[in-house]
Amino acid sequence: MTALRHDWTREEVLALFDLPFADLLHRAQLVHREHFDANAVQVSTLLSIKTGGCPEDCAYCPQSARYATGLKAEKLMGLDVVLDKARQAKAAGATRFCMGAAWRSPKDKDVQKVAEMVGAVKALGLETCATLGMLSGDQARALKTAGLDYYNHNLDTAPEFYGDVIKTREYQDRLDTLEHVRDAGMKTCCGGIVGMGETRAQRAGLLQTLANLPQQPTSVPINRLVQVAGTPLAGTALLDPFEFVRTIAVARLLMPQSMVRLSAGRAEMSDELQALCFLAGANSIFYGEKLLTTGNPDVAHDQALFVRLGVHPMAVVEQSSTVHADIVDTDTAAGPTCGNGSGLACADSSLVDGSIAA
Ligand code: SAM
Ligand code: DTB
Ligand code: SF4
Repeated sequence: MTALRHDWTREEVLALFDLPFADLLHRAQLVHREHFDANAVQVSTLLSIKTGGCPEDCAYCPQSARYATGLKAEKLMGLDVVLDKARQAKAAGATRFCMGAAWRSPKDKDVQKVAEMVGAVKALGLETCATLGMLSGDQARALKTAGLDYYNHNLDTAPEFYGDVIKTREYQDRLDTLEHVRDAGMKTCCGGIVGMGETRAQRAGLLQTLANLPQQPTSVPINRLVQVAGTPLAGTALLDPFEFVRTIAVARLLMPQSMVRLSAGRAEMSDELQALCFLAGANSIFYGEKLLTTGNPDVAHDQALFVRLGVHPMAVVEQSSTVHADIVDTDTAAGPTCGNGSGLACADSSLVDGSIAA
């Protein structure tokens, strides 16, 4: 097993980025296959439980109240609506349900309401994830007690580029929230966005910072900027698709045991580009026709892509006490991992009822 390192230097990370494309992908493949079934992809569904009107100034975000993006701000969704959406996500084959809120940080009364949602979603048999902004230690513990499995809080970019993108909070604030989440015993989902005009060295800096965290995040979402008219980053030069694939491959090499999620931006990617990302070591996606406020590929399209690639949805494996609890047991990974009990590859059986079976 490739050992986890927390002492990556920028030069070492850049040297990986600089490898010939085929060599980089080959190395990423070897590491990926050491730890995972390379044909299993985990599927999460997102729901925006509190949309828009956010006081923060994140230059990429359509939900900031500071930018004229045409998005209507909404109140926190009711429990019944959230549960309906979670049931639909489960029926379509998602194994994890992630609730996102456009807050700088939640009020304690908001945390109580979200805690209720978490308990109810978990009772449906889904893994739970939330992304609510900055959390105090007490808030993180309250969510953990309610049954929250994952907390998503992204570093977004390299420390030295961060101030160009967000001015209303510091990089250290993000690191502090991640510490509260870890200390509360939850798994971290933490990644960033590329295609914001950063340099390769800054992409390397994001991945270096993620890998060198005291515990590598269990899930690492790699978002490609979704350019939304009205946000300051709309009109940014598009990132070379091969550079995006390189970013995924380097994430896989630096964080061999983490789930690397091909996140925002898939709707604008070709099937071939997504396939290259899976080859580079991505093994998780957001599934469902909407991310938080922007589009995602149609469910039918994703199902067809899974079949065309011979990819099957990854089962929720038994939770263990390790940080990287969602690692597939490599002894059983070669067989069906979706737990449908049919003995068939999950991608075949899953489409019988028109869903990706989990
Ligand atoms: N408000 C909370 C926060 O910022 O932590 C939670 C929600 S926020 C929308 C979650 C993440 O979505 C951000 O950290 C960012 O990485 C990602 N995101 C937001 N807008 C995006 C965009 N236009 N393109 C790609 N990723 C985006
Ligand atoms: C993450 O890293 N990406 C997701 C999730 N975590 C919450 C959000 C992507 C948002 C894309 C823009 C939108 O739909 O509003
Ligand atoms: Fe608010 Fe989160 Fe969007 Fe930043 S990324 S503006 S904190 S919703």
